[in-house]
Amino acid sequence: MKDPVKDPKRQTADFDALVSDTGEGGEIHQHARKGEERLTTAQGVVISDNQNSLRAGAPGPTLMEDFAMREKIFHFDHERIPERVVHARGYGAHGTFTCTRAIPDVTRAAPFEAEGKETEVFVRFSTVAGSKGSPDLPRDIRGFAVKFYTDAGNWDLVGNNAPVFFIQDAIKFPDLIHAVKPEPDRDFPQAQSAHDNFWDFISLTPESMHTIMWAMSDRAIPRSFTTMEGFGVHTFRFVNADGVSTFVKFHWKPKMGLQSVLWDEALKSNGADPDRHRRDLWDAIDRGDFPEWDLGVQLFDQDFADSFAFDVLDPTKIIPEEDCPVEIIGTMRLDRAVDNFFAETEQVAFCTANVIPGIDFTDDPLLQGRNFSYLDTQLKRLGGPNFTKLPINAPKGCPVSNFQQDGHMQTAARKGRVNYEPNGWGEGPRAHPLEGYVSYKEPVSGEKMRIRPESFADHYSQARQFYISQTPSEQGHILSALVFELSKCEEPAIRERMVAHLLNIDEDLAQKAADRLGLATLPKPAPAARPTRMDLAASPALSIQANPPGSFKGRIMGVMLSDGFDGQVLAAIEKAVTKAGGLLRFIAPRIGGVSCSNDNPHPVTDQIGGAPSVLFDAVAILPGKDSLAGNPAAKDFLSDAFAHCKFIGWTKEAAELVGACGLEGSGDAGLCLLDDENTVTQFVTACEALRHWPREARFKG
Ligand code: HDD
Repeated sequence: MKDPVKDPKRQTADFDALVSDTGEGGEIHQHARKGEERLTTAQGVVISDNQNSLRAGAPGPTLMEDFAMREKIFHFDHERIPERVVHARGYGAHGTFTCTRAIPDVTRAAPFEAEGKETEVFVRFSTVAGSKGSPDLPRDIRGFAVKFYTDAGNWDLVGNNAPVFFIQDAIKFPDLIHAVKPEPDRDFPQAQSAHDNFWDFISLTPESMHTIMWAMSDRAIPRSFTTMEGFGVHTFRFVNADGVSTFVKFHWKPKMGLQSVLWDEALKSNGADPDRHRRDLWDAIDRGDFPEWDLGVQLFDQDFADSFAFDVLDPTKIIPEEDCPVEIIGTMRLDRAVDNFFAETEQVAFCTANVIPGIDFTDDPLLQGRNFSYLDTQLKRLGGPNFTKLPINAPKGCPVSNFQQDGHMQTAARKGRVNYEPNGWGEGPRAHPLEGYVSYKEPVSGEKMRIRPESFADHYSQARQFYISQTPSEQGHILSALVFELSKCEEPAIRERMVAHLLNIDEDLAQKAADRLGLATLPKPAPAARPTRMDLAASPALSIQANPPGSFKGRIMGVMLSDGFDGQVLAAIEKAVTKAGGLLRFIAPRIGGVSCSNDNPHPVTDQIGGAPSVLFDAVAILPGKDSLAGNPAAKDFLSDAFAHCKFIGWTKEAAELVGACGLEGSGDAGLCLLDDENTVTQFVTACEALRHWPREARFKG
């Protein structure tokens, strides 16, 4: 781990070497830059003075002929492009996908043709509802979009961290997004679903109930990008070289395991570090701790589809892993941060229609609509049809050759006379019937009409299945999330309509929500096109808590110190956490440093006021002479860590602080007294579990 205090790129504190200012006698006193690099205009002319515009006299009027100033300001004025209409807040990184199990019998898709084959990727994670500058941890579905630069063209798998979506038909997407975004007259709330318009729409859209369960669960407040699953959502087709098709659903499984935060942590974290997720990804790559995901596929044929309880083309349904196993076929590793956020992360253009030979669409009506929307939106955002020439969007693994020409910002014009095909000059590319993309020969017939298939009509059974697959603690979180969100709705009828839907999912959940919302009477269950199936078995794979990571790797221990802390205990913590692959942060009253019992200095990474415990996975409290019991930030640090069910290690010097937080004699097994290497090892081992969930029973409401 790189020591943050010893950053090699640290600046000099030499003021004279850096400052540009007006010197004696009004003359410009600007020091030459080190090295040879010169500041130039966009035309390449070296600029003599970047601090003062061209004037007639001092202080005289500024002259129009100052091309250096005008060009600089002109370019600045045009720096912004429209943010994405959804998924505006996002963060990306480069990496490699490595095939670990070739499946050429199932698909001719290039990344899966040989074991060990590597394909370059670019991934962009995002939230859905918030603007570009919104915080990283709202309650929201996360985008998980992967661009594979394959040697057969670019393939985009534009997924989310939930395997289902709110609506079944793309025609409803603008309404869904309008409803969740800030309300049009007042322009708030930002990056939040907790408002009337969203729940009004949802309560009138029964098909959204399954995804609502995901959105109210801890999946919607992930610890980091690196601890989320990703899903292609739709059923796609794999097609092999003989034209035989197999249905496929895509899954990304994080090697760090699924991990989320609690809602109160998310709220506070958004204030303490609104960039938490992007910082986490950047830091992980920076220290060489490259995040990885396995790519899994659920493969099934038409017979399975016909026998499955739900329509496999309905994007509000999953196929439980227990019914159709997820087979791992490769691993993705992100190992390179972007050089420039705008050029890469902001300008990357994903599109579900970007497929390669071996991958095809199905008749999922949501997918079909997406295939239109993404290309269309890129034109608006990137300003012309040549965005495919931007380095982040251009194929890397194969040549590009066609007669598309001109348009805004054309940078790759074909040479020569010929710009059409066929031509008699014998020049230019031709289509190839065997190597080229051939659509799967799916027989199609039917009457033209606006209709939703009958097979899409069951909106509650899988919502219930998700709910009963959660641990009691997770079920409690879903309830609390519903209560939080619906309590923000001013219109009582919306709350009632939602409880009416919940009655079709789980009566106990509905009753508890009604109680906590203060509904005078329980409404009747919402009219259901299909009765809820009570026979679907729980799917343990859907729970986060039931699948803990089993290691502290990549997680952060926040150690709070004050002068005179127990150096031996700290050394033992450092040893045990490092051995477990975890990270350490040192929090103290002053950023300048802290010293231990024998006066040895120790670096500090965070000042107490700016590092609440919500930023750490587990904490240790090691005060010295100052017990920190009179420090409000230290009290919040400990109280919050306790309320968020974190494992807490403490030395006897922390007794006063523990007492000040009312935790003395709590008998809580997640509060671990540290006095030697043994107790420290036990504490760090305990931290492998996500949290000390039994503590939750203490907290009501
Ligand atoms: Fe979408 C962006 C994922 C339905 C229209 N979508 C976008 C991104 C992700 C998804 C991850 C961000 C890509 C990036 O990082 O640049 N969207 C989904 C998933 C959906 C889904 C998993 C359902 C299964 N989306 C969906 C529908 C429509 C759109 C039904 C339109 C009918 N989505 C868009 C868009 C965006 C977009 C307007 C905004 C910016 C962009 O495409 O590039 O075209």
